[in-house]
Amino acid sequence: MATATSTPKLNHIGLPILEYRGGKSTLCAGCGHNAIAERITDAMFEMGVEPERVAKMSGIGCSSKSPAYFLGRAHSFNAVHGRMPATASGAAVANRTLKVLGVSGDGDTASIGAGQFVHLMRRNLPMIYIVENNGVYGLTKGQFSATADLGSRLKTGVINDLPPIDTCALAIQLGATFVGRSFSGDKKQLLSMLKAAIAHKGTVLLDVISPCVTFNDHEGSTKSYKFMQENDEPINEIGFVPSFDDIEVDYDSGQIYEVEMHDGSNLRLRKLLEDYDPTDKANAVRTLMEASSKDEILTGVFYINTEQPTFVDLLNMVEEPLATLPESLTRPSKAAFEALMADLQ
Ligand SMILES: Cc1ncc(C[n+]2csc(CCOP(=O)(O)OP(=O)(O)O)c2C)c(N)n1
Ligand code: SF4
Ligand SMILES: [Mg+2]
Repeated sequence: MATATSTPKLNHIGLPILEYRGGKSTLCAGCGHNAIAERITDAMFEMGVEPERVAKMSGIGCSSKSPAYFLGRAHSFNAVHGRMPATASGAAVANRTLKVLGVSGDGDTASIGAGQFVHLMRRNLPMIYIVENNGVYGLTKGQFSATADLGSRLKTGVINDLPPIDTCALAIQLGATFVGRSFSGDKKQLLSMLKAAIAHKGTVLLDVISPCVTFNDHEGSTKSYKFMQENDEPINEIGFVPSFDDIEVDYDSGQIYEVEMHDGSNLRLRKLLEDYDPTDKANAVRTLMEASSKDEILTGVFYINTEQPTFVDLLNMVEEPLATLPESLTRPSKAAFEALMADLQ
């Protein structure tokens, strides 16, 4: 008997979601990083990004392993611990046609990689930087990381007595132009945020609270599923209409902060925190600092700036990937070289 085969749904560049999947995850079942990999798959599919045009960059950690579990057709580079920003910068500068997606952990970013992180944020490099934040070094068996909250407790009973680094506040202050926080368990918010991130032209920093079920999901942890379900306070509701969707939405404009993205997409932020203006940089940092002093975990889009030129624009890089430029354009002529050498004598 013939069986009916259903036709898979295709995105606007004609690909099924299967083309956006990666290898089978080897992370622990229930790890927040798995859910983030799924949302990245969905967002890239829904935005119709060509998988071959993505460069997945990461450092070291369970989080940094996760690019293996989405976009199997993309370019991928697993760097040294904390060194993802340097390799991502090289890829973004050398090839403007790539969508650069960095995946890092709280340890990879805020401890060993802190120096690289701050310099990346101040350059507005065109890339998406995701911190899969579980408050611990998952891969090395659950030591506190620098994003662990003051007073949070390890399973062993050890209390964290140092204040946390807030990567969002740091990124806003340093110059990132799209900064938000989400939770791996909030499918809707994370997906909308990722789609808007894909449409953004400069540096996107997304800090995604991503519980480590093996080492940091117990009572006393502030990065557990339970704690996030009880304490997550979204500051805005994110609506995103991509440029290829010609949808007219009726809304009460008084409640919405509307941002026209560089590619013509529309980001609509419904205010949940009274009068929150995501383009006001100083207010964004102040809001995060005040929330931290009250032990509140704010999520949503904290800051967006679509005007700032990117690092690649400032360098005046050519549109064509450097690797495909002919030698006549990448090397000085013999005469120019000899003139230069003569000048140095
Ligand atoms: C130079 C160097 N130092 C230390 C390590 C050991 N190490 C591996 S992963 C890691 C921390 C990972 O934590 P995080 O980035 O938060 O990732 P997670 O595993 O929690 O997702 C450390 C310290 C290493 N691999 N290389
Ligand atoms: S140890 Fe923690 S961070 Fe690593 S895969 Fe398991 S749950 Fe995820
Ligand atoms: Mg971690």
